[in-house]
Amino acid sequence: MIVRRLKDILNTTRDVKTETWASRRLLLRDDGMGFSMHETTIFAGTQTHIWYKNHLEAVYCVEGSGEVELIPSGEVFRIEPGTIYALNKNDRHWLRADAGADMRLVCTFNPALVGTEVHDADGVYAAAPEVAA
Ligand code: 9YT
Repeated sequence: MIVRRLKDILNTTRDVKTETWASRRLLLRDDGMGFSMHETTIFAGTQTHIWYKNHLEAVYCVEGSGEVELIPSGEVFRIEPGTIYALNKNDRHWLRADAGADMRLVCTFNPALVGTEVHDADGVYAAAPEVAA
């Protein structure tokens, strides 16, 4: 069994930060679960362009609020505690946190992230290299 605590991974290689978010990667590919699970903080008043062409992501909001705007349709979905959204069509989108408070999210990725991923210029996470047989 794996038991891991958020406080034990802060400021380690499992704690990845950008200008608009911090991702604490609690479970990664090497943990062998077939998915990764992260606690992500989206900084208040920011927006991030995201397009997970190589992954499916589900996101559950536990704190704060914001919105997802799909590209190119412009359809907007409010995100607040108790809301889950699933990018089941590799949906390209803007993710925005309302001003005033950070948004705290629990995120899962399939396939699992290896741990070093950050968005490229198109908002994409690179596909993980194959594991040697
Ligand atoms: C919701 C979202 O995708 N935010 C960007 C960070 C990502 N969740 C991650 O790497 O944990």
